Amino acid sequence: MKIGIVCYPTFGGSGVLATELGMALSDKGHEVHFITYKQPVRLALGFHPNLYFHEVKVPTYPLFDFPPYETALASAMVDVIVNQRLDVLHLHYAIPHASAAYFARQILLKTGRDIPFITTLHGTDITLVGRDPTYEPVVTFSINESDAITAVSQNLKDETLREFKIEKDIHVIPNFVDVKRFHQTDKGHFKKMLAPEGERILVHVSNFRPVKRVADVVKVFNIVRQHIPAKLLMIGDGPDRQANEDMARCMGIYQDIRYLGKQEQISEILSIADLFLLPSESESFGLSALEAMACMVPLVSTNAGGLPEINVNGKTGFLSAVGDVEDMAKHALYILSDDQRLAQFKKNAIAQARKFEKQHIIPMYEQLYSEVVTAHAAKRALSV
Ligand code: GMT
Repeated sequence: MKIGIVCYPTFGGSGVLATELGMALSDKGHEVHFITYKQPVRLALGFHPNLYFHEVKVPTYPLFDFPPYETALASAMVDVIVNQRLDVLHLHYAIPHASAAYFARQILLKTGRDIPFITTLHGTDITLVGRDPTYEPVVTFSINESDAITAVSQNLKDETLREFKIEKDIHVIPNFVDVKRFHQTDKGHFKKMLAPEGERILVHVSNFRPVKRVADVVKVFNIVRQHIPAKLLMIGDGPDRQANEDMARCMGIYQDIRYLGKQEQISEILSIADLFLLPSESESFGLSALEAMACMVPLVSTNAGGLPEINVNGKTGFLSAVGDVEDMAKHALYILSDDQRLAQFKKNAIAQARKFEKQHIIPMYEQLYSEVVTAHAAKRALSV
């Protein structure tokens, strides 16, 4: 099948998931065309046959305070759909991808062409940004115009149906992990460098946006290190990073925290970690946590959104209420203060991650593509 994938090319979870999906589909023999404004970060990691990248160029002009990306994207979609003869277009993150696809479809219909499009809802496109009245009418309309809709967790599906007037079924297709790439490797020398006295290593990975509550990561760590020797690795970058570093300095614990910035070979770092902290205010799934679990890292998280669908309380880690740093610290200490218990949580984490292995999830997308393409062809045949 020839599949177009539209996504954000950044370190955000939706772009990462879309890129992993495209790479997996191309490995299975599909021809995949990424349409986005920059090469997706994870695409740089290796060569994949049948994989193409089409850059959306957004010309600037002195009149534009806001260059019209959506217009440029719709034009790029038309170009790629026609010239690469795509069968289906898969949009990751509703805004503005679903509305740009609707626009592209209207242009194509004038020339007698049409292909189906699928919108995958990832999280903040529904829970935060999409429900903002500034965007809501366009988001609702363009989701409903999609030939199929998927959500990355049951919780996100429920929330979408609660918040928007959706007239179609929403398929739940969870995030997945490639366990061949995400697995624990022996990085003893690296561990020794970061934790020379055998300290426990806690880790957090995110894009440091307010929704991630990175201040809570440092607060939890501050309590943990008062009881056991520990180090914290902060991976990623974003608007709250500077304030977070300042806070750690003020608390006098900066020397025990390493801010590693954006990282591409993340599984190597996860390999030396003992615990992943994810105190998000809202989290539709938590792909970074799943990748950590695949590297045998248990999870102390909030119970927000879809997190209870991956983090089994008392088994793969623990769930706490948003903002309850005392409870998260208590759970972290419970896991970390006993070698045998930690080993068991690590085993449970990887067993849970295996349920989300890519070979279980990719066929769900393939099945949906073929259903949508068949239904669309039948509808067009009827209308001729
Ligand atoms: O918030 C992020 O980390 C990025 C965000 C995005 O949309 O790019 O991630 C969302 O999509 C991921 C992949 O489906 C999910 O695993 C994340 O839980 C989700 N983030 C939130 O809901 C906050």
